[in-house]
Amino acid sequence: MNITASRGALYTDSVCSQALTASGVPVVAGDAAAYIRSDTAGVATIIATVVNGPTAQTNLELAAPLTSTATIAVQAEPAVIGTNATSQSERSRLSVVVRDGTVNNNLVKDAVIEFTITSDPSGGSLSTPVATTGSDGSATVDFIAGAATTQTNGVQIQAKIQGTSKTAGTTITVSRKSLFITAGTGNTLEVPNTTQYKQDYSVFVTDATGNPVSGVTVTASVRVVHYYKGTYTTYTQQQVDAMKAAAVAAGLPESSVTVKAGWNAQLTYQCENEDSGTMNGILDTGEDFNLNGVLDPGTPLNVSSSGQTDATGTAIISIRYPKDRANWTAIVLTVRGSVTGTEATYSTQEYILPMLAGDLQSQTNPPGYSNPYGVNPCNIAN
Ligand SMILES: [Ca+2]
Ligand SMILES: [Ca+2]
Repeated sequence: MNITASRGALYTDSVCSQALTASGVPVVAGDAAAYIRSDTAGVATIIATVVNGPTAQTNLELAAPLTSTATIAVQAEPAVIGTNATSQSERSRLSVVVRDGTVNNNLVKDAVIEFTITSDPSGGSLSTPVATTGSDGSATVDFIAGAATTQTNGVQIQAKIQGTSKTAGTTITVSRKSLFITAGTGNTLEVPNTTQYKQDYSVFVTDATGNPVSGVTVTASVRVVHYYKGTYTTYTQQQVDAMKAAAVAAGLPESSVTVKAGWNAQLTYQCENEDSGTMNGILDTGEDFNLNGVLDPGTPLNVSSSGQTDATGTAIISIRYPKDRANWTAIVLTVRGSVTGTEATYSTQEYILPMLAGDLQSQTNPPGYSNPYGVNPCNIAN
């Protein structure tokens, strides 16, 4: 009978010294045997054919043996990972490839690889210290970061072919995760005393996957972008209704009437913060637009932070301002969150400091009825 193989060469003896000839394999007592040897690893398809008779086929995996010429390579992916506080989600996959070191550079199956952490200031661990290569010559284990950060390439891993002196090494960096910060406020104002409003913002710090990050130092700053000059006028509900009716009669939508029943701030002039050249809080040459000798409007408010984010990744920012600056002062709040090695910032849109709704509905004059910034154009100080 005839035997063919898609890979390697066939022999009549088990040490593969006598090549199978074209005359085929003799059948002795119903058995026919041949031996295969290949210089390349992989799957060989073996087909046996009886002359003028049936055929049979099988697949045979030929693996490169582990020999003294074997080589090993290892790499870590990703090379930079975050710290693990409570979970084990920050990992790097360590992949080893073993080849036989022959001219064909075959992948070696069933090589046992020992992984060792030779340096790790993060306090991490390996998912398993030993793995065996598969048909692809590859074996993988995970490095799981610890809770501390390392310097660049601070984690060093060694992979060794068991029973040999063949080793390879790779490095990993454990750094802080990227931070994301956002802030939002509700629709309530606190009134800590008769002359002040307090507006609280909740600040949320998360990592790239949305998990809260605790222990982030949160600071905030406020910049006054514009201040407004003008006066308050008051409208009754009947007046507002009449204005809306007039608008509709003129073919305009009701929403074109923006005044509400109660006090309405009439923003007559929008003035730039004079501290606009060098925003340093100091009156520099050319900044005193209204020529009164001081920077206007200054910083008529203060901002404070609860400090570090708590276990829910949250901190509170509070802005306090005099009641009479509400409606006349437009600001941008900027929040910064930082931990060693990384920082994130969040800024609000410019918005006008709000006034408590009740103060606009009051029978008495609202705070700031006498505009602290005045009523005249921006080049005049009052
Ligand atoms: Ca300045
Ligand atoms: Ca001024």
